[in-house]
Amino acid sequence: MLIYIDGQFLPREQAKISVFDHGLLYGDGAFEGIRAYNGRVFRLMEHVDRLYDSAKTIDLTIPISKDEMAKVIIETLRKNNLKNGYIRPIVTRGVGDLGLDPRKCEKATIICIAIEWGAMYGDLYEKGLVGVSVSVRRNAAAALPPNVKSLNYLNNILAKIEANYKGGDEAIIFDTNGYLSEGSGDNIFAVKNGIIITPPTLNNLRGITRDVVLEIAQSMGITVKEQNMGYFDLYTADEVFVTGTAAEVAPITIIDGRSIGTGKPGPVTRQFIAAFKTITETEGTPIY
Ligand code: PXG
Repeated sequence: MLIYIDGQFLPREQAKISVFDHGLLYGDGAFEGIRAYNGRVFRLMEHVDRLYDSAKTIDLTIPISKDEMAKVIIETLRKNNLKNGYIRPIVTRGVGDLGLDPRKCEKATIICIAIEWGAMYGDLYEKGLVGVSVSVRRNAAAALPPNVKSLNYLNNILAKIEANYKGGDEAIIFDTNGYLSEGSGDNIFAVKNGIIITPPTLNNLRGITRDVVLEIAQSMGITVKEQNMGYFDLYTADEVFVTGTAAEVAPITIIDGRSIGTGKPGPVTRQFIAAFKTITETEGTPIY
């Protein structure tokens, strides 16, 4: 395995960064999670754009252009002979001292890791996931905007820990106002009477898979409403599914002990799983 760090490709054992890097000391930085299918990187520029938007929001200058970043991502896949994989570009504030002031960090650290990776949830795409709402609230947009894919994932990790203890496959996170936010690593959709509803994106990550699902819905003539949702909307839905680069499109069939709809993955969710598979296997930026 070869890992990109600041212009070099290093074997895994040698791919190390300073303990003074603020990515480690403060979770100060941003990252992306991208997939490649069939020798093509899925929605590459959308992910690169989001990385630069995350960096912009935290006033982090990425010392290479978006095109160069895209090349780094492609090159990391090539160096590792990957056709189907998961790619993790990371940009940290860089090496500083033990104070939090980012002005001490002269240059951002750029890292890119790529691995072979298949389906995240195995047989759960057929069975459905167990979702549990957690008491942990999503970071407020006025504190750390959930739109920033920052290196500090503690908010999501605390939600995941709570879901683990409660026996869930995925956490369902609400914000401090009681509005549905998202899962620990995915966006949430409900299907009710043939219409799809999903929260607007002030309190969650603007998922690229979420966008793909909105496009699929439009092409199928299915109405999508982006509106604030509460747990009522989840419990009473006909179907619930989550979307993410890692999760892809995955049905949730139990939430907080309630069966959703029939308790089995529903027809709309299945349609979206199939459509998503077709799109990911045919679209994307060629690696080779
Ligand atoms: N919300 C959050 C908090 C996420 O982290 C999504 C939504 C979905 O966004 P995309 O653009 O991927 O559709 C994410 C992305 C993991 C893992 O290891 C999680 C994500 C991406 C890659 C890996 O669990 N989450």
